[in-house]
Amino acid sequence: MKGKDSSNENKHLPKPTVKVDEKSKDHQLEEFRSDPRKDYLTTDQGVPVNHTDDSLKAGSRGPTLLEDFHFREKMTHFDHERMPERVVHARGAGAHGYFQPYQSMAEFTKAKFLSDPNVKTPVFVRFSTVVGSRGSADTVRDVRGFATKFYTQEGNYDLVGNNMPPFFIQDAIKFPDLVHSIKPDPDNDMPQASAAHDTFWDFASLMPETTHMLMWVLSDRAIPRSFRMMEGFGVHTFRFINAAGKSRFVKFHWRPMLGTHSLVWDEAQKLAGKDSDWLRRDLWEAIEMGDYPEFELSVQLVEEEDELKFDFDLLDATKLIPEELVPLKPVGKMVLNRNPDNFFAETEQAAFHPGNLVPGIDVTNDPLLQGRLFSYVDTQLNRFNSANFTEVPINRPLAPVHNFQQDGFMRQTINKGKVNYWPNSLGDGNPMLAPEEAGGYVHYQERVDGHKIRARSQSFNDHYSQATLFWNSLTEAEKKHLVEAAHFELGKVKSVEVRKRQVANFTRVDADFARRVAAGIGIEVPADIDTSSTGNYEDNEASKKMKKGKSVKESPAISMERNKIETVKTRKVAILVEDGFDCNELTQVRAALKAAGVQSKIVSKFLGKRKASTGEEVNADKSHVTTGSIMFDAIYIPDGEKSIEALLKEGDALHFISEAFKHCKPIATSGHGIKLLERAFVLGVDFADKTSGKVVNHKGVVTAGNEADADAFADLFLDAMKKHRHWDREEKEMVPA
Ligand code: HDE
Repeated sequence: MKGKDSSNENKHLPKPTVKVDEKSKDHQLEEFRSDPRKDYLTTDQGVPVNHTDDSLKAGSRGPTLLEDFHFREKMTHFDHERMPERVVHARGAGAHGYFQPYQSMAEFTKAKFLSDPNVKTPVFVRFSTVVGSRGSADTVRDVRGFATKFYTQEGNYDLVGNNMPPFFIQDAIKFPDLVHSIKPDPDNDMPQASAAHDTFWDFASLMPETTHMLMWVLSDRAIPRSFRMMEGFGVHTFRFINAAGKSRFVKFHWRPMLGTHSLVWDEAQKLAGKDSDWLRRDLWEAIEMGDYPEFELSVQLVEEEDELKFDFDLLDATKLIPEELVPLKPVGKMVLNRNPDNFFAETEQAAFHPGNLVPGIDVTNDPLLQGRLFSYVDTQLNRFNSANFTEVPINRPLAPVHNFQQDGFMRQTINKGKVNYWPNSLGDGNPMLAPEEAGGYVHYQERVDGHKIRARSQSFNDHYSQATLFWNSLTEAEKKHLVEAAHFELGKVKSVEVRKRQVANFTRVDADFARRVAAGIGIEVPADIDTSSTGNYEDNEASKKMKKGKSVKESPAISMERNKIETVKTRKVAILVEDGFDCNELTQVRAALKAAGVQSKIVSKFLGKRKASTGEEVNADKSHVTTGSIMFDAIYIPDGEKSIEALLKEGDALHFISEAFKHCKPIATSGHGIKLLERAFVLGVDFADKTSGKVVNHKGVVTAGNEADADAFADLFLDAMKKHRHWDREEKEMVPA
């Protein structure tokens, strides 16, 4: 239907009054900040308090008196500190920053924040896991949320995405079922933050449309090394509309400047115990140290007339557009440069909504997106118990807000005057309606025509091609990790029927893949299980056209390993030392690491000073009980006969090394340190050159003889670190760590 949006004859247009710059969100928050260190303690009424350690009692051994207003107020406030956690994405970490376009995108969208390379738009980003509750571990296998709020001159725009480009389901009506199945079981509330249980795989195996997303979730993408090293995707197809009214389809991508990297599964599980805040801490510390996370925003643009030229439907959120068919167009960069002051007030209270749009960006008819447009505000009403959550500082736009919304719990705005309706003459017709030319939001006038029907388009009915595309695009190491993840996930499923059904689905992806999965979970590849789609699919003109649409069999852009960014910036190196280490070598190597932007920490049996063979001292930053190899990207053991002798007798140090070897991390040592590698089961390494003074990099194990040059040694170590992980270490399977 063609319809007209709000129009307005009023020629007296309000001029935007806010100039957005990097600091304005700060300024806006300023009035809400309180710093208890700077003043007297007071009650909520501002009355100074002289004593807060004892309640007011009838006698020092008597009952507490009801009239103790300070006690009552303090306790009541405490009793009400919690708000309901998010029903999904409950655990998250946030950061402030800004976004700046590289060039004007005005040809494609009239969104002002994308039109001027001189404008920095303040942003708030919240990264999250999906399944676990607020206190769950960071490193579980899961999709990660990547939600960005842009405080633009034209109002707030939210890009509420994930770190994977497809989604599990095609229609929002299945979301409650999906989430129920993946959350802990309703009878015993187990398992926490894990898909590895019967109910999830029962649902997934009965819903073949999940198959493509399952491949992503079983891949290393589901265990990111850092929020700073994770891609983000808008998932749905949206619309860009330019000033002339021309619309194009758009997919959004965030790419981390540090490259996309992952943990290994054993490491992720151990981290969940050793530091369950791993990802949140990593983000916080990076920002504190000035290593500001950066992400490049890119778009894939599709002309309206090309909508039906692919072999999948752009409106189907279980599909991605392969970059080989539509390349990414870089738009701008986001820098996260400030930690929140208060987790609850900012990160917890941040309320995102895919329907927060600005002129120049609009939604499509993707049935998953359409359902989200209802769900997000609805869920905030449950969390905040009021529609006034938009007035909380983190959610308030920088653009001025003028309307006749009023009242409700916790209303902050004090509206003036008698007039609270439109049209009005008593208020001089204010606030005026903004015509399109003045930035009034006008929904894209798409023609829509159809019968009311509970059905999906037949063009949504191919659930396997892109799962196969994903499998085909991985390197052998990535495929191996995926198969092992399936062994873990399905290995925890008790129902043989469910395991069989899922493997049957996988046979439609790739026979070899299905066989490899089946072999690890004790079942034969079934031949005769019905894996056809559920759902009511309707054939139509669009599906007919799409059958012959463009496709690719492989998309190298999907593989993390094929697209490594070779940088060592912000990587963490553990340096294992005991008394008697070689100070000269340590100092030189450490300086080279620092110059390359690498952080290093001295790890030893105990905290405190360690003495070099030549008498100098270094401070041990971490002891073995407080850390582990899993908390570092690489390890270095400086030479020094006594230090190495001591390390040879430390089980924790040997475990540290063998575990790092098993997790394919770069390891460097020289001289006597080579003995340590041999003892720590660092196998298959060619130590033939160990006495010749040569520096050798063997699958990421960098060794140097006694006469080796420390700079050359450090360079080779840095080279090994640029590779991130050395998956070609077949010998790691033999290491008992
Ligand atoms: Fe969400 N999702 N979602 N989701 N989602 C929520 O909103 C929902 C989906 C995403 O850091 C909830 O405020 C439905 C896709 C992120 O605060 C809720 C459907 C994508 C976040 C909700 C989806 C997302 C949420 C829970 C199926 C990637 C965290 C709390 C149609 C594009 C935002 C909240 C933050 C949060 C509903 C599917 C991303 C219940 C119904 C697809 C990053 O409204």
